[in-house]
Amino acid sequence: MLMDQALVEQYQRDGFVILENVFSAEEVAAMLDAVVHGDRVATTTVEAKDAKGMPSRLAIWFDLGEDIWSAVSTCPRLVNPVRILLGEEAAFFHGKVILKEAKKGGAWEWHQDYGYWYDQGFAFPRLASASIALDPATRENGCLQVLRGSHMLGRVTHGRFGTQTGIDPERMKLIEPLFERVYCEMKPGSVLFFHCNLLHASGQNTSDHHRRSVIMCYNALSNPQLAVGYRDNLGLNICAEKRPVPVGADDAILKAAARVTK
Ligand SMILES: O=C(O)CCC(=O)C(=O)O
Repeated sequence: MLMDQALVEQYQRDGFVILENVFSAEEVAAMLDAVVHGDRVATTTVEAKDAKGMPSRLAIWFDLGEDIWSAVSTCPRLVNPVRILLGEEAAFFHGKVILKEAKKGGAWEWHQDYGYWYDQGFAFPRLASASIALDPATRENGCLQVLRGSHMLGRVTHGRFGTQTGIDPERMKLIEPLFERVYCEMKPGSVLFFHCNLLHASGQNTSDHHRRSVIMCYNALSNPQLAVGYRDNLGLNICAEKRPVPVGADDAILKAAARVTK
């Protein structure tokens, strides 16, 4: 049992929960191999500059596909905790890889994911993300920072400030002292589950070590997307699936990796 009642209560109170050792070293190695050599990341990577001109890079996709990333997003060790946290069936929304490279990975300014997703038509803030650490995530290499309990604010208006879309920095200065800031330092294979209204950000990577992570995002199946046709910078359709995310076999990640290397 990965997600028990005490953890559900923690998630409801704090807006996040971290589970350790969800993925094995072998599975993490397989995912890293797909980050470095796979088509999916190579063909879907986009880049924005942070406030200091450093590149914040991520790869993002909106279809389950049939590769290792499909095996990750349908992995029971992710899907079942998400179903429990959402309180119902989950539908796949999107997957992404955060590519925060040594010495040059840019920062992500304070935002709520629902700050974007509201504008993409989702009626209720009933979405959750699972962020898998592939490298050790530390303060030095720009780990994710969250404000504990900030999902309780509800949705805060987002706009374009500088080079990124986020919360007005003037308002952020007033919000920040209301909450405890938590640096989500994580070992490879650990997973941070977080609520779509949780305020989060991450600093630049000035260290000698990459910080790469995979984030799988899910919508509650009953949460309607009020309109469709939103497109991302690659022209991809921003659309959550309308069916429960299939639950795959527990060994599917390693099997998918073996298929690639054959
Ligand atoms: O993991 C990070 O550094 C930033 C990710 C993030 O803010 C997001 O995916 O919304």
